Amino acid sequence: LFLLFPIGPVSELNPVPQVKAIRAEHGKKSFGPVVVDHLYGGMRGLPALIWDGSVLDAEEGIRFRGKTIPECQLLLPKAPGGSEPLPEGLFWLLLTGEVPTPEQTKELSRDWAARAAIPEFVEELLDRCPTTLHPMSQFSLAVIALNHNSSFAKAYAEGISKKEYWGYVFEDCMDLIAKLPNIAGRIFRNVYGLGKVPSIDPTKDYSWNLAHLLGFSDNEDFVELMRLYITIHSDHEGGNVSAHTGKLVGSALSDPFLAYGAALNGLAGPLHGLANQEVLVWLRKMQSKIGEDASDEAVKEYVWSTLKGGQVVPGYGHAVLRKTDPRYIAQREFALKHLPNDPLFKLVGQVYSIVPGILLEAGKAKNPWPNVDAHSGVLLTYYGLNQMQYYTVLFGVSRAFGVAAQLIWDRALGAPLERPKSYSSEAIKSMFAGK
Ligand code: FCX
Repeated sequence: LFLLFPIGPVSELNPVPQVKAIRAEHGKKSFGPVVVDHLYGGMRGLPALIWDGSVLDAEEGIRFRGKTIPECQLLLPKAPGGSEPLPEGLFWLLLTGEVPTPEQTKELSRDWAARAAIPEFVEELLDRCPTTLHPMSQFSLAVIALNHNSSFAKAYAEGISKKEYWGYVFEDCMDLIAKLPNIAGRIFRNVYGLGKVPSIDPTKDYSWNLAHLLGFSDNEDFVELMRLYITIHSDHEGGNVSAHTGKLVGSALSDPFLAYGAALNGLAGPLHGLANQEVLVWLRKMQSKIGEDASDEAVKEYVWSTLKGGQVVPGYGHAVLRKTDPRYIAQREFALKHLPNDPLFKLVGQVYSIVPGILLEAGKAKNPWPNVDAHSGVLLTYYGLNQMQYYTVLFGVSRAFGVAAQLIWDRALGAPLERPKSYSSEAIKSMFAGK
């Protein structure tokens, strides 16, 4: 089981005593007051979860096991001739806290390629979906159906001990990540009538294979984009809708396929992952309304009309971040390197120079700056992947890396069933009556 991770994440890092020590020393310490607004306000900022893979700072953005995106770009192994990090390395980092060697990364590519095939009934399930069914719904259906072969569900039914949970969850998580390209590739080809899904090449890395299944592996720059894309979309600490949903459902000891299927349903919401689709739809609408080479004034007017129509500007704002998302910056730098003169990239840049000022003037959004979703679509479009409804599927492939790593740790640490307390408005009224 642990040939691939020879140190064995649990035995070597052995966080159980560490968690015990933290709880013994700090378990009763307060994190600050809970106020009624937390309950009505989507629990924004309420400390409530442990998530070890990554931590999000409002100003600085994400760090994966303490490393920023530029640090990951520098330190993680690359493909031969490539300059973007291999997501295999990022998964290793999220899971073990260590930067892997190139050979370890390669071993992971090989292991995932060997696990990549999906059951025939899942292929048939996808083939029977109407092409009008949103790609994210198809994605979630297929991931949930993988639970048919869950090692954890089977072992649990046979009565394994709690101590053994994590090993089976590890197996399922490895299978989950490995099978996503085949699911994503099949959905893409079915929905857009692009013919048969080619085979995985076991000598290539995960991102190359994903690009290959989509039909873009001839373009090395697109493959590099996939490597960067998966890396930066993998994890964003624990409280975002997809990550938290995965953790929550996993806490009921639902297997990783059920947990991640649920996470995908959250990612499919327009305020979360679907925003990458929404950004492109919004930009295209803008172009059809004000033309392709519009003036700043015309763009401003269009942004105001969005706000006045009671809609959000997709790709802007964030529940935690208060500065430009470093994931946006990483993609902008990729664009400056590979497609500096692309008209749509220029429009994205023009919007970047205009929207924050308007959101500040409108005075509602706590963060006027762009998030990850403001940039991803334009890069995909440039390489010819212009099927906007499909964009969130790629986010879904990526986010599995972070959720899977945490699911393994949750079961290793014996994380309990999540069960926060809810209150009725009547209860709140009577609790504070006269106070
Ligand atoms: N355009 C217009 N209004 C916005 C806005 C935006 N981009 N961002 C926030 N606001 C509004 C909110 O709708 C809210 O209005 P209300 O008081 O009438 O309900 C008010 O500003 C305060 O919201 P705020 O506290 O700043 O933001 P939240 O934490 O509630 O929500 C999201 C954060 C991300 C949901 C919000 O900024 C938004 O809707 N952005 C557009 C959609 C988007 O890009 N989502 C992707 C986010 C992310 F990167 C991801 O998960 O993929």
